[in-house]
Amino acid sequence: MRTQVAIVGSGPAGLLLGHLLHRAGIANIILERHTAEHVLGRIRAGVLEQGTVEVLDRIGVSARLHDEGLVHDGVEISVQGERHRIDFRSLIGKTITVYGQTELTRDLMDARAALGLPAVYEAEVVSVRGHDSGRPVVEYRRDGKLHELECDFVAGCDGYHGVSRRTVPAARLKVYERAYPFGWLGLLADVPPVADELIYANSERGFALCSMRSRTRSRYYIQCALDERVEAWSDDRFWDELRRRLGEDVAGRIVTGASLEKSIAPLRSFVAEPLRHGRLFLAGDAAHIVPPTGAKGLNLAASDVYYLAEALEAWYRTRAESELDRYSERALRRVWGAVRFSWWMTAQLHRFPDEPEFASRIQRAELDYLFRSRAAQEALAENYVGLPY
Ligand code: RFL
Ligand code: PHB
Repeated sequence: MRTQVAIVGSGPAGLLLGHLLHRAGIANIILERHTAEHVLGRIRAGVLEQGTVEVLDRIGVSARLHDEGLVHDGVEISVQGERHRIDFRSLIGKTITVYGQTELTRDLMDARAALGLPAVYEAEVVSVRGHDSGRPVVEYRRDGKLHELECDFVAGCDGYHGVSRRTVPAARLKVYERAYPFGWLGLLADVPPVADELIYANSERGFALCSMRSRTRSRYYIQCALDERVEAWSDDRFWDELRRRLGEDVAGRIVTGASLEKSIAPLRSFVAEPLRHGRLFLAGDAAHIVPPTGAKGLNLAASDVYYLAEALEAWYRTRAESELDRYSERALRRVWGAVRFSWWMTAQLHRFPDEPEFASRIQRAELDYLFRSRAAQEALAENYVGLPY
């Protein structure tokens, strides 16, 4: 088999890149390790930046998003039960859209199928070679047999645990990493959200987040210890703990119900540079991870592939390497902006075990400044809705 661009991974990065390339007349094949149903079963992101929505508009895959997605003008930050609203629209004239990653992935998969574009599921890429010599070959296993896909370029969109980044010798990657001393325990339930907007809560008992997928489906998170086991958390225990981290008025309005899903995710920041290795390009979670506090992971996957598609398009037009060379730097500039913001949100809103009292007083002073200063609120708003591409 042969194609122009082999895309490893059918998450948001891979699917979005496939569409962008197709619109530029560039043939591509997606290879995905799991079944489409498995990919759609993962409960992940929920917040889309305005820039992400604009990219989806451009490729014509946003009809359902505009029908069903919830446009939010701001978020609330609750500190010890006291709520403060950050009004994006009045501060900077922008908004965010709440639309689940699952739904977005489904829209992208359906649109790809409708266009008849190839995606091979249950195809696990086991190696990428030849990207340094200019003749890349992607080897994958399907039905117990090994197959080869020859291509001009490989896009490694295979997430943090994928094979693409591991293909690159360690000496050629510079890795920056920070592990946070806690995780998030998340619960999804078919109950109406407690408020119209997201509530990020800093409380003595730890962080909590009230989010949603629709007007009838809620997503809640609470900060937990890294060694916490999800089996130790009955639904009742989760709801009790969540209520204790919110102010009385919000806690009193929470509608509880049986969980559809419950899981624990550790929090970390991770960047592996550069994003170009000959004819192999890394994009999305394959190259970087941010803690979910800033709601940035999916949005960075979108901006990476936006830049990558532009660079590949320029190469097919001119055969000049300059845009391909620029991809890593352009994408990483935006990535580091989001790494900083996600780290900042995480640092302001969580309880850090064994933290010296000085650090917690600085955290309080930082939040106090945020609620008093329009400039500080504008800075938060600008980053939360997404820095420009
Ligand atoms: P994905 O989604 O992990 O997709 C990678 C795909 O590659 C496949 N794969 C392979 N395929 C073939 N061969 C191999 N050898 C392969 N190895 C792996 C995998 O099966 C998979 O299908 O990466 P991508 O596309 O880069 O997308 C990144 C986003 O999924 C991620 O950043 C976000 O979910 C992060 N995130 C959030 N991002 C936001 O922008 N806003 C949010 O509100 C938000 N909330 C979250 C989040 C992530 C969370 N978790 C679970 C880590 C909330 C949580 C709890
Ligand atoms: C979510 O709805 O899953 C969500 C929302 C905001 C975040 C992280 C996750 O910051």
